Amino acid sequence: MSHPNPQTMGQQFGRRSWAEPWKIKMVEPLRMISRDERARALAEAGYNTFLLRSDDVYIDLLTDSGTSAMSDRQWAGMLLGDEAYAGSRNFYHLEEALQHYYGYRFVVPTHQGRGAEHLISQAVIKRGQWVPGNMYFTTTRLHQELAGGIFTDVIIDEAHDSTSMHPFKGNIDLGKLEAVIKREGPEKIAYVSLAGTVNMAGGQPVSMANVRELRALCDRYGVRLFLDATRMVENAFFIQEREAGYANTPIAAIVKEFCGYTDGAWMSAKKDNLVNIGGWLAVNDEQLFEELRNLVVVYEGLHTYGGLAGRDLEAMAIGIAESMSDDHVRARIGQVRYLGELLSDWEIPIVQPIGGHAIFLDARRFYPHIPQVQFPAQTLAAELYLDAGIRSMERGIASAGRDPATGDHYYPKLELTRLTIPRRVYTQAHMDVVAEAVKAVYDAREQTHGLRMVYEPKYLRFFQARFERI
Ligand code: P61
Repeated sequence: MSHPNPQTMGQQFGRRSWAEPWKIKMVEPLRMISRDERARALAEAGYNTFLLRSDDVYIDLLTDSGTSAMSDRQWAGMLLGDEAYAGSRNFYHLEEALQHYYGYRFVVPTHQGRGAEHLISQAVIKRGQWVPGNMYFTTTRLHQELAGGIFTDVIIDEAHDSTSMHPFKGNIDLGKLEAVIKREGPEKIAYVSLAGTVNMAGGQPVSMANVRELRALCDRYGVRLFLDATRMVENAFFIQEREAGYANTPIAAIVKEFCGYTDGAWMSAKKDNLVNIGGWLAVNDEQLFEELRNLVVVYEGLHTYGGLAGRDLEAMAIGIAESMSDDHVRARIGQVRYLGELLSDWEIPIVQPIGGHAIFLDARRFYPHIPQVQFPAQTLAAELYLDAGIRSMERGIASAGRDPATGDHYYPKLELTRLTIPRRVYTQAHMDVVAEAVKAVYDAREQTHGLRMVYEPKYLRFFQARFERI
């Protein structure tokens, strides 16, 4: 049998290949159940991938949150957990790592990102104030709304267009932001909520130029600027790759400069920071820190553990340092890009440019015959599971939820299905399997019908909603 000219990944892109800067020392077996079993599991889960049992999943691309592989150093650090109720030495390691790498003065640990979002929203937002942001994130916006804030999207228009090749689709449109500030008055703006990278836009970055100008604008009006730093390390990679003057700047230095333009940050350490659980808040203003440190004991735990064990704090401190390695970030984003480039070469509609943590399939273009109210992205997630046991996540109308003012669905322009790549977990062969499954589902697209929602929870409905086939 003859072979048609096989090529390595590097050769496909006209360069020498490079590989992950680690090798595997412990493995977790995977199992693929039969198609009939998958059909049963999917119906039992109400066509919602959040309701599947992970034992029934073959390749799990639901999220990159808490699903990364920790290093041998991090696991060793777990054994050094100081489980004192107060003043655990691991807290001080975390504090040092955060001050060193992110540059903020004061640190409050939380159990995960939304714990931090809750505290900052309660501490900073006064009822009726506006919170302009670069697109929304589900938990971020909900905590802002629960604190009485009114979220408004001020991201550049290109972010809502899955085909726009703008290199920094996470940027804030300064004109839109200034119009909101002028319309409402600066005292009615709680803060500007900036995320680097923007998850719901497809993992799209914010440029250094944008945050610099944003800082100047906020200073002009006396408005605070807080950063969702959940995937800021990945954002730094795109600045290094795309922004003039940063090609030779290490990731760590880019992160620090960027954070330096903001007044503080909250974090889901389950992403960039390479831990299975954890989060933090960090600010420069001492008075705000006092307030946060006071609130954390009500909702999370003492201010030196924030709902985490000492061992978790240690793993986070080590994970922060590892996450800043240029080789690590290149391999991580390189893997996402490998999958995305296969799919775009096959003309499967995905969000462009390829972002940092996931490939976002454009369900509108995938299933043009399924109207948005029949949940095309949810349908696509269900079909991918059925075809190959691959679990993805809806990021469209179900995730967007309802407008609290009108009660109607939000109708987001982007109707996406996210294939999220955990860090340091899957190999290139897994990516090939995923790509072929997406292709198979794409080839069967015309025979696919949408879904109807038959159960809708009140908060963050997408997590527990149930659907039926139409
Ligand atoms: C995710 F379906 N993200 O992407 P926590 N900010 C940002 C996040 O991406 C984020 C949080 C804050 C998740 C988990 C998740 O609608 C969903 O540690 C940019 O998860 O509390 C989390 O951090 C919150 C999945 C969250 C969702 C909400 O998969």
